[in-house]
Amino acid sequence: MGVFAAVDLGASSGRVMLGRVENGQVRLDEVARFENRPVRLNGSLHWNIVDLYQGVLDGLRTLVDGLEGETLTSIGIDTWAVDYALLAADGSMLGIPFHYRDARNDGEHADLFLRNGIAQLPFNTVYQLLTESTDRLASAHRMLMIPDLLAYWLTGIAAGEVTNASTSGMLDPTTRQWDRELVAEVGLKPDMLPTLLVPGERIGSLRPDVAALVGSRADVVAVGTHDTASAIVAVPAESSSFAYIASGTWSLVGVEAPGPVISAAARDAGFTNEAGVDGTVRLLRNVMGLWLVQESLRQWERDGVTYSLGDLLAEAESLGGVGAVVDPDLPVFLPPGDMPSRIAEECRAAGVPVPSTPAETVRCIMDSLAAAYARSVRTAGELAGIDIETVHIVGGGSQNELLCQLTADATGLPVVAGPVEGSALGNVLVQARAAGAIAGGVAEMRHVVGRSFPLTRYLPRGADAGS
Ligand code: LFR
Repeated sequence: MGVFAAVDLGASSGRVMLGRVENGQVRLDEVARFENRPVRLNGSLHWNIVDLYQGVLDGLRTLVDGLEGETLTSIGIDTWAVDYALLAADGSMLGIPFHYRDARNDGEHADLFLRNGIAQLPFNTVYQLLTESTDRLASAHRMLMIPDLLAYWLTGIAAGEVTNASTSGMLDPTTRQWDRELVAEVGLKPDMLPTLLVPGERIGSLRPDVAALVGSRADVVAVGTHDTASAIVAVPAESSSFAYIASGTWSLVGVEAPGPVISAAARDAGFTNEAGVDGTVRLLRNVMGLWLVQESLRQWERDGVTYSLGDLLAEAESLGGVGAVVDPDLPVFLPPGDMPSRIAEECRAAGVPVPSTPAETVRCIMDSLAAAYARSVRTAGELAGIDIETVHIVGGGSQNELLCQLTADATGLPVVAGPVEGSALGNVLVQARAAGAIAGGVAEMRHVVGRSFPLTRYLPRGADAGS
């Protein structure tokens, strides 16, 4: 039996969750949830990281207060990837971390895929660093990825962790260590980069002042600090012939590959090889995901109407396919702003019907995502040489029945949806294993998930179903 705190920060909210592992099952309870509202400062988009850290501290305090005498075993942190903070020699933060959707990342980037195995997304850390001024880099003593920064504030220990580090684009995909030559080419001093831990290794105990605030002296343990790495640990797969869709703001679609696939075919199809827990490789594609819906809802709200997503999805389902499908991965959809207009514009340009109501827009997004998922699942299987039998959807999108059914239809494969908590669960499972409450590898952690949560199955309908 163990009691664990999972800090899980996503693009729109942060949570502190209480995890318990007992008798081969895992339980998860949300203790605190706080908004993650990026802030525009001096014309740039930043994370309000200090506010998020305060949310983490308050959430941990609430969690510990609720334990009634039980001892918190450890704390793990996972967040989105690629973003970072620069620290001065005295440990203070230099500036406020930029948001990966900030416009500073627009523009051309050298393709490093054959070197780092990481898809050329405009916001990869390596490209963000190239936009930094030489002055700022010169005054920096250390670079930490976001989860490492939070762990540093909690423990005073500046360490890195391999899963999130891999998204920087600055790791050697074979050794999983910093590619020192590449790092130097970017203008970083190699000693600015922290030593890399692997998930399950201890970072340190809480600083005394933090321990007093939180009411615990628990250890902070490295988990798959990249939320996607943690989410894929929580996929309740029973065999290795599966593809996954980690569906939240982004949809990360791919397979677990035996090793990195660094070929021109993988590059041209937009696949990436991210480092996973226990030496696994996530061969996946970033599909734009529910961001398209989230940002549409925000736009309609700015226009004065607040819609319930549930109602819109129900209406979108009854509409049937409206024949409006866009490529959800177009760079034009990346930044925040008026999403419905951008979608309509792309439909017009593609010569497909232009959605004219919110429900039609939502239907267009669902059909577009399902089609993109199907393309990515098929290509991932081909690239890795895996004969895919099942598609697992974990994360918030696993509750979206229309999307799950359309995905089954588009892939022609059974879809297993759930659990809805991917990242926080994977976070807890890795901590639980480190504490000895689970024995075995990723497969065993997946069995624990499968035993603990009800899952929903969707079977593909006929060729013209859903329309
Ligand atoms: C998902 C995610 C993706 C990463 C994107 C940006 O939350 O971590 O894996 O590509 O956010 O960091």
